[in-house]
Amino acid sequence: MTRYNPREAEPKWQEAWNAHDSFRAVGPDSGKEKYYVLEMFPYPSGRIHVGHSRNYTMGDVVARYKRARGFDVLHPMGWDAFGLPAENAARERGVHPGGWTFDNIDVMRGQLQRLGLALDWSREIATCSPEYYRHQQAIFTRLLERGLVYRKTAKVNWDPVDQTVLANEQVIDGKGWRSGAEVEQRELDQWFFKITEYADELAEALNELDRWPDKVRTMQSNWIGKSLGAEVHWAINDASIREVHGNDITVFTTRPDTLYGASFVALAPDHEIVKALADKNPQIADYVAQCQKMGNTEEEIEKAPKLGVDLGFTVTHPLDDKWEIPVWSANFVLSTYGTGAIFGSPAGDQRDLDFARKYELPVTPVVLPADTQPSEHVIENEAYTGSGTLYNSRELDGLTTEVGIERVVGILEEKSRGKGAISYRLRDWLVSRQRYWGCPIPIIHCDDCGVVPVPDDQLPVELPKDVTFDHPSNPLERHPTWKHTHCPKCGKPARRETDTLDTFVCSSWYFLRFTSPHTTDLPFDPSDAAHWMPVDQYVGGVEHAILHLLYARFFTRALNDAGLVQMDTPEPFSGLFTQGMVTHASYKSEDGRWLAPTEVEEKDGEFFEIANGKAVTQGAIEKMSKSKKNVVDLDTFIADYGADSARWFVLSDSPPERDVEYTDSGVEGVWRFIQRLWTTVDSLPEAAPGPLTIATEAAGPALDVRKAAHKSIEGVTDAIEGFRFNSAVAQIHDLVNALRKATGEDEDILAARSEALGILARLISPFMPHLAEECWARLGGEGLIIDADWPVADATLLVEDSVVMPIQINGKRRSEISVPKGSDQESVKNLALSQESIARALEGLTVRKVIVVPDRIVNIVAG
Ligand code: ANZ
Ligand code: ZN
Repeated sequence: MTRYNPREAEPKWQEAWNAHDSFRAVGPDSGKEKYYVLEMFPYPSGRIHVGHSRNYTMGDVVARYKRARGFDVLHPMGWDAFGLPAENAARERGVHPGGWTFDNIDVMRGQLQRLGLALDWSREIATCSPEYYRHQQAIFTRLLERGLVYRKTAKVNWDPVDQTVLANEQVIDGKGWRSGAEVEQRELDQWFFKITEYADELAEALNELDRWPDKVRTMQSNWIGKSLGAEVHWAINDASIREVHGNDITVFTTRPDTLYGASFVALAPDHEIVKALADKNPQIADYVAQCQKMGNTEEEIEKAPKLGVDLGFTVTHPLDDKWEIPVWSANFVLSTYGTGAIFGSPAGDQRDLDFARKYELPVTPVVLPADTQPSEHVIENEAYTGSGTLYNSRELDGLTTEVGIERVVGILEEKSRGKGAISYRLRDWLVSRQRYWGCPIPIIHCDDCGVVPVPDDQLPVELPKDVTFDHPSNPLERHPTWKHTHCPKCGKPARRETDTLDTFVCSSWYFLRFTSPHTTDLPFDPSDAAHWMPVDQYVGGVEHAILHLLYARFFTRALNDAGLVQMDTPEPFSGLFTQGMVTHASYKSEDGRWLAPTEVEEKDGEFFEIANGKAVTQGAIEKMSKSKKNVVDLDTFIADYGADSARWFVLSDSPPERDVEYTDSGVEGVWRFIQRLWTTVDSLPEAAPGPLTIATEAAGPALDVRKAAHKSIEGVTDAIEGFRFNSAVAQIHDLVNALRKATGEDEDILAARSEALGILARLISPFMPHLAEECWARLGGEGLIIDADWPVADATLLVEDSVVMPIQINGKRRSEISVPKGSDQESVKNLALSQESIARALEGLTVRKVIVVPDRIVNIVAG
């Protein structure tokens, strides 16, 4: 008997798959049903560690399984290759971002290949190559033509450390997502994608995505933030203000039913009326300056103390011509939400109430909670935001909140003082970046013609290679010649746009490019895209739950409407799985440096730094990451234990959506299991029949072997289909254990063992494909196991024919009996009472009652 040696076996089988071109996706002509499985493509930042391998392995299990089930599988890989880290590397090490990126790609491609992934490498793409981004530039122009791209001066989040503009989504608690620096506000001309045009569709279609995790759908829904309510017009009683803003101030409200509780109207600090007044009124100017210091993000505004100023004019209540209401500006009103103006109804809204108390504005409760008397309902410093019955509300008195809302909207519409309205939190997507390592925006600025797109036949607008990174600002801006060009329309000297596109643009359509990655005249072939889309199974980290997935959903809609692709439902990913992380203990040296696991040794439960013998503190068990050095490099791992061990390890022990902890003992357990599995296969006598044998004659122990194998087919299949890989792992363990007990060498047991081992090899092949090939070859299987069909369970072998039923006397377990499944109560009762041990236990007692729960338990009540 031999040991299984992955170091020899793995490269051998990888070569065999390559030689057979096993993973090439065929397309419409295959005559098979298509299946598109995709893992979120990696950023080529350096090397792959065991943590990264989990997500690729999960996708690979699905890809290999679907292939075995007869699908034409598309499982491609590429590189999300633009972005800031490459520029930072360039700055720190004096290398070119492109060189750095392509070197990393070479390393990581090799690592993924050694992991034995069933990828169609003929479709590899890198978003930083001109062959890719030229199409992105054409897409930009198409969206511009459709009015989905626009330019506007905007207050933007400026990251003073990275010297760039950040999207709102990249500001976390007022700090830049990468640099962690305090974000400032600046006014700049910026490019936007009009994602808000699709806000409603993006929100509504979430309901159909039933193969997405609920939490991701909820996160997207909250991000889009659809609110139903009304717009209400308040007539301005001041001629000079009307000159600035027109006749009315329009507010957005979700609670028009509280309209009779109004005590003030408030505008955002940067509302145009406030700006105009601040020019003349120092008190107002002072207030505006103070607001700016308090920060602009929603979180900061939420936390800041309420601040306001009376703007010195009034508006008329929309339901009462005689009622004048003062207009204020308040720091908690966002200029970017609704209409940038509110009406304050303090009894029903905490912010309004805090504000009213501070500035001594009236507080009139108008909503009475259920089962409460008006005299009992006193608002002090806590607003009542719930629903109830309207009171203090004239013609609305006695209506419920719900009916009140409808009634008020009706009255407003009748009087032309408002209408039902919907508001979204989603903002348009700011895509300009003042960065070098990104896709150049294909625009030329001409003094005469304005903004002119670069004609398609002049694409790509390529990045210049001769750039320097000795200054933190945009190298494209500083380049001596690149931005000087001629207007494509009139031919006069003109200026090239120096902003590049947010890298999230590149990842918003790469899955479409994979469907025809070598198409030159179009971003992708429409018929290939229509064939392969949507991605049937997408696998990736939950950190992309909002941005990437939302942008991709926007893109497929925009491209569909632009006629670049025809999809019935323009959803890019019909199934989504968000995987958990691989965690590992972290270690810190005495002087506070993070240490890699390889730099640490353990003695009697304590840890020491190998280099100097000094004590090491073990930190938290955290997600593997370079910053904490708690990573295990994939190549090192593969050299020690093989790719199959890595694949098997990351799927064992923990459900795929949860984290799994990397431990040496866990890995050794995997290694031992692989050897045990191999010897189980290798112990089959050479004379046994092949792995596709069907041991129809089996009886007794041979039949038990068959049953165990067929039960595993059913269990492992269900587990893969349901993304419960750890359960598949457990069932394969069970099958190996069952097979190790079957050592007989009679003809019928040999046949059953051959059949079961052939099943085992095919069941493990999505998980440990190299070991599976080795087993298949050893068992005398024909061809490669990658070309073998998925085994089919024989239904007649799945019925459990007997069940074990415990017998209790007065609630205490005394014995058990094995009975045919589904036995009737009377016969079970008789059998139970006739057991010797039971008869003995019942001596001297009277049986009062026997309760039989069929197939489960027998309870005897005696006394
Ligand atoms: C009057 C009112 C009375 C409100 C009441 C609430 C309770 P969501 O649900 O998030 O959409 N609002 C509207 N525009 C705003 C802005 N630009 N900045 C800050 N607040 C704004 O919130 C909608 C509610 O938030 C609106 O309904 C409005 O206050 C406020 F008892 O109008 B409400
Ligand atoms: Zn021109």
